[in-house]
Amino acid sequence: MKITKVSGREIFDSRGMPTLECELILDNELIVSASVPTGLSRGNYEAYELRDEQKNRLGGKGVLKAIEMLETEISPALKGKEPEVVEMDMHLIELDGTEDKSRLGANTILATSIAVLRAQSLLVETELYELIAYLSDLNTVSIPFPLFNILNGGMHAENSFPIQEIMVAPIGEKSFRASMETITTIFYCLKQVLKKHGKSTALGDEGGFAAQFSDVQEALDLVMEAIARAGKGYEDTCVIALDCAASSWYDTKKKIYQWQDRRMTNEQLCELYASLAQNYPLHLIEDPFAQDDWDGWGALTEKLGDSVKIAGDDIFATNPHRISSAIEKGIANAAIIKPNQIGTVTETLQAINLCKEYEYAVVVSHRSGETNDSFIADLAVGTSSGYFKAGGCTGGERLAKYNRLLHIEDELMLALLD
Ligand code: 2PG
Ligand code: MG
Repeated sequence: MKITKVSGREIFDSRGMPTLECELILDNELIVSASVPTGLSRGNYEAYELRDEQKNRLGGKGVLKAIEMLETEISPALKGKEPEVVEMDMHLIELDGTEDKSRLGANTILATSIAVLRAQSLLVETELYELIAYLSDLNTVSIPFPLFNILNGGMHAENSFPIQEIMVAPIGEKSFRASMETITTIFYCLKQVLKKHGKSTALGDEGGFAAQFSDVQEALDLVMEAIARAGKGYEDTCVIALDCAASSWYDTKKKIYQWQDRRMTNEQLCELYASLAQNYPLHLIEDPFAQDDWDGWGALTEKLGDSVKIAGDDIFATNPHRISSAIEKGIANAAIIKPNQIGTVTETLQAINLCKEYEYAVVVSHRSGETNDSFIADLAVGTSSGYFKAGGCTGGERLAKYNRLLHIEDELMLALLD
């Protein structure tokens, strides 16, 4: 089974922004496709996303240049070859020739890389997650704990609440199916609680409620009220995770965090997180400090690292080199993994392997501008990653990932019974 052609299509993501779909045409006439997401709170160290930058069309966000790269450079390079993701990723990195994939575009390269992986799984007649496990040198796979984003703020909502995501993780549940039942119950209880307190139940970009709160404690109190209101003992099975996305409210020149009307140093912020950890079942904090504030990261890791997962998103950008530096310095104890921050499946697997080797927890993540591609669900299972976040429990693009996990879980259960 060989690749005869690679082509691209401009499609639209969950925000109605253009993004790229790649199609591989195989010599048995099968067509395999993959599409890539886009982040809004993008870190400075992410690989380059190639956009048209023509202001008179789609606000400069079009991806016609990326399609041209697919068809004029990538297609001739892969034509006539059997799909083999590691070899092809290396080839594409070389063909691009830049540090940040800015010539061909990380979006162009990643869409190709995922499509090649899918074609390879057809060639070897395995499920996508099984092939990922094989490439990761794993004999078994597991279903990750989901972090469901039920309150949206920051750049993902039309409110001025700085915390980008308040997530609930039903880590005491025995299966992913039970977790889905738990979270949907809590979600609708939260809707009633928000209404009771006169808050908006409009939805944010990732399918959670985008209400306005005076401070993070108020938001967390209402989430705890919703968990209790469900009346099923979820207090014992659910914990809380936050994505503070602190780079988006950090003044780099003054080295000050602007938290609503409060201005805080990294030391004061560290104290605030410590008090949240004392008062709520706080399991994980993502991006508690800005991407270049390594002192803040170090202090919090020392203070809370034994009991709370401190997860790096913007600071690591899924880049094995950046994760390595953090490991050396004892910064954080968990990493957010987003394939489009680095741009190939192979480098994503390298980042995950590195985390596992040094016992950093792995959180496989979606982006806020998503498509219906469910690749990250297979990625999380195939690498046996500990956690998975794909937004709230509304929005087809979020449910595409969660429903894929349900499907995989059923398949794994059946295999156990065999
Ligand atoms: C994040 C992500 C996904 P974005 O910060 O973790 O939730 O947001 O894709 O906008 O960077
Ligand atoms: Mg984040």
